[in-house]
Amino acid sequence: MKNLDSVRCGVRYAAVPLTLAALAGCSEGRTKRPNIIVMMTDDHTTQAMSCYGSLLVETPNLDRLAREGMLFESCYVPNAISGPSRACILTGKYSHVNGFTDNSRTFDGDQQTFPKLLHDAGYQTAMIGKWHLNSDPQGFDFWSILVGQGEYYSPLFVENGEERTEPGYVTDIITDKAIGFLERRDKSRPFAMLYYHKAPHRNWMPAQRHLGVNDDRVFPEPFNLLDDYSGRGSAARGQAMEIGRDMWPEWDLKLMTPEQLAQSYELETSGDANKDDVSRANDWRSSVMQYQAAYNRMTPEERANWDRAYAPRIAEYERMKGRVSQEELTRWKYQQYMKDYCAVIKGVDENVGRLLDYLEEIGELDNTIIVYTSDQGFFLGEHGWFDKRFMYEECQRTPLLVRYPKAVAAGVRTRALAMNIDLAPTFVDMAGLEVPADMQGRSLKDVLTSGGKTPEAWRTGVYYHYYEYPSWHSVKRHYGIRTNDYKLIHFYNDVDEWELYDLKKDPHEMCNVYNDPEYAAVRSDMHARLEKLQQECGDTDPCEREYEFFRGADQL
Ligand code: SGN
Ligand code: CA
Repeated sequence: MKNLDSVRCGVRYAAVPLTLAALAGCSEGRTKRPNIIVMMTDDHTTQAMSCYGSLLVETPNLDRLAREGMLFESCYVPNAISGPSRACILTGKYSHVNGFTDNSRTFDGDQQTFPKLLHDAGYQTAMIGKWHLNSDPQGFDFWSILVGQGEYYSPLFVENGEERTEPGYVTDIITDKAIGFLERRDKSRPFAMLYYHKAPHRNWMPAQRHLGVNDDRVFPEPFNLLDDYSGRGSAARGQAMEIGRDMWPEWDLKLMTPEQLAQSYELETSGDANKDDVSRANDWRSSVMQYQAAYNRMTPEERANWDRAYAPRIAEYERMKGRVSQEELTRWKYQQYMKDYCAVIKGVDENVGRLLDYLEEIGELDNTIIVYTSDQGFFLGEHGWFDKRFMYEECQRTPLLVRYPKAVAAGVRTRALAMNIDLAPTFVDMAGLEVPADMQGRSLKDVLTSGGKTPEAWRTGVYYHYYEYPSWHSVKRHYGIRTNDYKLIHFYNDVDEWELYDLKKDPHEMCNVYNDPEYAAVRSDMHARLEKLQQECGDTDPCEREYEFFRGADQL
């Protein structure tokens, strides 16, 4: 295989510029193409990464990637939700083209993806962790995926088609499997591995060693934790993702005693209950039952540690209930949310460090393009919210770090507008293959080698389109454009509302200036840019597209 690789390399690079040859590791005396590792987490946002300036949590191993590689300040997703984002990354295409518009879809695995292209070109490919595309992975020599959302403890995997429950904590297990694949691989060929974590997805369950690590911490609150949504429209007001109102005490905040966890519960609604009562009862049942199921996956010893760790929180809640204002309760819930979320991030960071150390040990660290990203950002209390979905900064923006010392200078930050659909063409390009014309993202090679300057003729706006409504968290369908300075959003379906934000003056998107006469020129310019982007990407009838009836939240 080594020979074949060098033949491929030699032929492919005979007539291409030096930079490209260097990128693919084919410079003099070398015949190796770069390995590729995509590290992706689920719902890890830049506000919880110290290299992005977070005050919430230290992430030394992710900071190392930033220090030794490039940090993207402005990477955006086209559709801020799990399955759609994953499909965008695999295909390099927008949701309306790859067909996976919301989490209820089934990914058409027969279509072109970057792992398939790399596999066909001789790479060994692996997919490990959260897949969430409702069809079996294709194009991988080895795959071991969580079922659906996956579990934190004793998670169930499907490995090359066979189910297996693995004891332990999900972030550690995914890393063990990744290292196992690297140990077993054919060392004469390059590899491309998708290393996709469940963490820090809801309900933010920390590893045993991180239980209680944040007990004494008081987390800084975002200034708009108690946002009242004035200055915005019905979409911001109509959502169901407020920490104060919508967070589930049992599932999200772990407010159940061991005795309550051991009981069995019935749905407590009488026949004449109204719609709101039924919906509240359903929420309560989901919260209790999901928590019981997750808790029962732990061993008796793990459960005992868990009980000890959460007992003080439960006692505090009991003391507070009915005695404090709504505002105080929201602020308290925010603190508990951050304690768990940041403890889960510690598990991610440690495991990223473990994988980096292993790569160093086997001498592959510098031969490997290492990307760290998330399927989208997340709200950590901004606007009073958890979850994502909105085209607002906290979740449209996603982390992106790239380490590859052979081509990417260390410690550089770029403001170039990047998108996750750029990853597929970037990998294909950096492996020395032709980027297929139907990929809609752009190779980031020129950005990566630019020393932080945005290349000439780079994109000036990013497109967004979110479809999953009605569904979890009630975020209305919307599409829009973000440029360096402004954001224009159209909420549609059961509303018809436009929002325009001046990101320089209002980076936290608190004040919609769409109807402000001072912005008339900006507004028409943004409309023109939006239409142009829609033409380019083929989303020309965004509100009218045929839309199958949403299958319901159970499958998500
Ligand atoms: C689950 C969560 C939601 C979350 C979706 C989508 N509820 O349904 O809060 O928005 O996943 O998340 S839970 O009760 O099951 O925790 S995504 O990242 O997979 O898109
Ligand atoms: Ca996600």
